[in-house]
Amino acid sequence: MVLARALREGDHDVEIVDGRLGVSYPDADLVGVSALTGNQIMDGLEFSGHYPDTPVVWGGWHPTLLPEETVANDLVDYVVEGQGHEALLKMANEEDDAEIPGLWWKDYQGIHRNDPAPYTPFEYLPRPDWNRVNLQRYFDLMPMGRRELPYMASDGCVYRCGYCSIGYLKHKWSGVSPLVVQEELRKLKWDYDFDEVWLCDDLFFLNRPWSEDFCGAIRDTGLRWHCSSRADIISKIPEEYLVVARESGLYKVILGIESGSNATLKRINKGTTVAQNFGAIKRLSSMGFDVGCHFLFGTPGETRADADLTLRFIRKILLNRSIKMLSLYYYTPYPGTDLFDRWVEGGGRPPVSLAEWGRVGWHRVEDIDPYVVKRVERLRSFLKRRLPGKVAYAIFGNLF
Ligand code: B12
Ligand code: SF4
Repeated sequence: MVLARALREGDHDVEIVDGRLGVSYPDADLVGVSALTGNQIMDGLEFSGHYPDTPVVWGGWHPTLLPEETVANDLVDYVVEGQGHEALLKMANEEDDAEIPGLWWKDYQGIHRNDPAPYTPFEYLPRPDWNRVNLQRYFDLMPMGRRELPYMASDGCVYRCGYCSIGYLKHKWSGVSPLVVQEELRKLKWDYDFDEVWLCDDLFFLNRPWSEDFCGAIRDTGLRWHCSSRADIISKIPEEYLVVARESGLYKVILGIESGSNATLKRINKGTTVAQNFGAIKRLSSMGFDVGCHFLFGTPGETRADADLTLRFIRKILLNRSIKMLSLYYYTPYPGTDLFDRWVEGGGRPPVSLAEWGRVGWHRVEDIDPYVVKRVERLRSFLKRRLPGKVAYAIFGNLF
């Protein structure tokens, strides 16, 4: 939608095709494909194959991480490395390929790479063109009639967790003016009548003054909302900020706990401790917030004892009534991350082509110790049977 806004401001028509809603193949002069690492690539290749005579440009996280391998694919003509709002507009305006910053392209001489484009902080990016999608169709996909709008008001993160891609492209945080957020949410609420915002920002509460202004702005919309943050931030933040946030409609905070072992937390460069993680959960729950927790099993170097500590951590918090979501993930080696290199050093064999990357599942167990998989799956089925409301098997990834 950000790219659509940039193109439409340049007087181009745009149609968004979202595979989650069904695939169509509209006529086009230029086709763009956005892909994360993993199965979106397969869908993107299938889609690109329907446009043999139209220029096809790929962008987004995976093409940015591995631009050369991506543009080498026969179904891909161009790759934009990094942000696409300017490059795509220049392409639509039929500017010379060699003059478009960030563009990878190919001709009879081989693959060419232009200099990268300067990075535009999120607050200066075009705002999403919400008119290009019918949000009702997304609400229809949500379980139990929920009407929750996924929305981003800030982007980026200054931390460097070893499994996370964010540091590669967005190591700086940037937030949109809270007044813009307020106006957008009011308008969207008027149009679609939803009651909740799922704030998808990488890390809320990082910039305290902005967070406070954001809370003031969202409070006036009357929407309730939930966000993600870190245990170390939550344990240090002065109480009055959390009170302001609660009064603004924040009812749930999701924490990336990842492990119950200090050795693992250190190895994956999480920057938190087990005590901090317990402390943050306790603090949030004592203040009346719901809490969601992500856990990650099978990171390179994790021992069985480490995994056992994580399982023990989960069992300890399980019956806390504030815990409303537990998601248990297995480690996926994403290119461009620090742990990826360690995974390769440890014998991991990365895919070598775009199509192979498309077969990397984000719930992979191939390289995980079978002992760990067995114990995690036992816990998962226990949660599903006994506490079905609490377990999230990363299912929302399929919806939004
Ligand atoms: C919101 C979000 C989600 C939401 C999506 C909600 C929604 N309705 O869209 C949810 C929670 C569902 C989600 C799920 C997942 N996510 Co996610 N998500 C994000 C997040 C926080 C923001 C994405 C976003 O919209 N950014 C705003 C836009 C403007 O930025 P952008 O996408 O980078 O786009 C710019 C450029 O990349 C480029 N560009 C993008 N597309 C294209 C296309 C073309 C043609 C061109 C030219 C350019 C271009 O131009 C844009 C603007 O200039 C990112 C982290 C981040 N901050 O980017 C992670 C992120 C993209 N997610 C990630 C992952 C791993 C996942 C999951 C696999 C997690 C999991 N295990 O379940 C799932 C996969 C879901 C699926 N079905 O495939 C990783 C991807 C890593 C990788 N190598 O691909 C990221 C980077 C998070 C991270 N910390 O590592 N995610
Ligand atoms: S996992 Fe969260 S805190 Fe860590 S680098 Fe990624 S976005 Fe930042």
